[in-house]
Amino acid sequence: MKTVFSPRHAGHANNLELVAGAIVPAFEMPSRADYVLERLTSEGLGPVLEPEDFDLSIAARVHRQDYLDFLPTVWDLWTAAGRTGTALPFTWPTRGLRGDVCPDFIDGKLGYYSFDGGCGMVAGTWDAIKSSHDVALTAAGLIQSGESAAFALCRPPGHHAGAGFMGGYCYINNAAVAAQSFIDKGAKRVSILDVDYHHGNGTQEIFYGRADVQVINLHADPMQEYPYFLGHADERGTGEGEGFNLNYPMPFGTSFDTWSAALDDACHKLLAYQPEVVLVSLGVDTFEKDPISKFKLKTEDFPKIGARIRKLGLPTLFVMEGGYAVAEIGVNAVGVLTGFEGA
Ligand code: Q9C
Ligand code: ZN
Repeated sequence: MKTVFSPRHAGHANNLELVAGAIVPAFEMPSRADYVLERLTSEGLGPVLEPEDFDLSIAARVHRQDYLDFLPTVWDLWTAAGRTGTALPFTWPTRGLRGDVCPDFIDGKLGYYSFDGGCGMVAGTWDAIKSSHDVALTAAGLIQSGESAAFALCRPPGHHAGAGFMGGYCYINNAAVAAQSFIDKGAKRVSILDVDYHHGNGTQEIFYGRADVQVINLHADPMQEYPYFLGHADERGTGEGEGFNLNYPMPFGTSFDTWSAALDDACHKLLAYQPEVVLVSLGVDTFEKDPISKFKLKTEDFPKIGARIRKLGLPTLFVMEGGYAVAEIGVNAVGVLTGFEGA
């Protein structure tokens, strides 16, 4: 299988986040992508291509235009306010506040366009975001040209980003943009299967009222885990989208027997939808040694995930999301892909 990858991800570096009361280096760091790239090269997965340059017209069909206009301006607005370090929000419009008016000053704008403090930005962040978006669309193009599978080695990830907000290390929702590109090219039905440890709240929100993109999430129960405020089993879509959103929340400590039973059920629901293509939001933070997660999947389990997805018999686009046990994410992410190829 071909991989699409851009070295421009590396400009998104030296970020900070607040974890359990301390400011620490962000877990979402450049070495993540480099470990995956090294592993797929050493395993001989296939050629690695650089992305083509796309404009944001497809992204504008899943994101708000004002949000897309804001993202490239953050660093200039931040430095114009005299700041040097990481641009981060710290005030959000929750219940009882005005969520409908975007403030003028950068600190207010950052809060308006985010739902948490997980999306620090530095000088190279916008270019990395744009390259990640281009990686997803270029890999989608490989499938649209007849490849049966492709891997978009996206960084930063995308599935927490909603129509008008960033969060959880995600800015543009790469998988959602790729799904939209299949619809724009004539697909009637596309499925997104999100196997990241965290609920893909952004992807769910974007397609919640739509019947042309089925969204299936396997994730830690939001009663216990981030993103906390979406991802319950009773969220099934609305209006035309009723029945086309499926959530499988699972408790802390879930191991592969329980997790893979949920995957199997999800695969049956996916096939019943009869999509023309499946996009896998591939997070490997379900790994037992992931530093921010509490599932118990083992390295030997990841190829089995790929093999199960292969059994769907559909064109498949893998889109990289989370996974933070840095040295192991290469082995585990590429394990899914070789499991898919070898099945
Ligand atoms: N800083 C993805 O896996 N954790 N995002 C917050 C306090 C946020 C994970 C902990 C985790 C986001 C793509
Ligand atoms: Zn995750």
